[in-house]
Amino acid sequence: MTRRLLIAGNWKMHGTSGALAFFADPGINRTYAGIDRLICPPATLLRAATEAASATGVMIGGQDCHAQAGGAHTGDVSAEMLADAGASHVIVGHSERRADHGERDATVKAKAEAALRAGLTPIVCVGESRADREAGREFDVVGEQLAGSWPDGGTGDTVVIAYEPVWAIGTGLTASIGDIDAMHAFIREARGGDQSLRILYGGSVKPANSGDILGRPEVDGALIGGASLTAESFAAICLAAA
Ligand code: G2H
Repeated sequence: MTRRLLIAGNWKMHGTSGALAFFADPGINRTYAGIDRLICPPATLLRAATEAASATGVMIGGQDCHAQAGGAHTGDVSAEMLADAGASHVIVGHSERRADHGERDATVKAKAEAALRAGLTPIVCVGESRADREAGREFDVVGEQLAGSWPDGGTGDTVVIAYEPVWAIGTGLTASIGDIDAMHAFIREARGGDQSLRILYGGSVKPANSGDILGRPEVDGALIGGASLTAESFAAICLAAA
């Protein structure tokens, strides 16, 4: 089965309105064969990004959502609100949310289920810490996260997984091709060999390493932080993947 690559940018807490010039760049205003593109800007830019991206073919996503559709949750944003702002996807369970906000698997699962109810595709993040890997526990940890975070009712067509080893995030370190191959194969096997499931790799993906990573048969795209902040590097990664 041929799965379309998903090249997803996670802008994290970067960008004010000037960042929307990204969508006017020629490298963004073109198509890339076999590739879906997604940008997840800060919530403050969602609506404007949806409008700025409308002619580019780039989809827009949120970086997190609350598990409930509405209520007294100061500072939070629901999946319905993201969808109303034009989002098609939402990242849940990113390691920065797990670390900074104490999110556990049950919370991530509830958020992914909320995303599905709102008609969004959740991108569920999993990944081991450096200590886990050094202790040889990376498969146990990722397997537990996957089992605990997977939304009830989700399928390979409605959920995306992002494997992001924590020690490779924003550090310049990248997992070896062998490590990526092994973990992506493990994740697919854990999901019953589902050939429709897209499994992204994330962690210091940049133009220089993207061709090798995205060329692997078990890698169905990338979740990109720092290198998604400029149109030039994001387009270079899309070009390497096409
Ligand atoms: C991992 C990734 C994006 P970066 O967090 O989700 O960020 O590419 O900067 O390591």
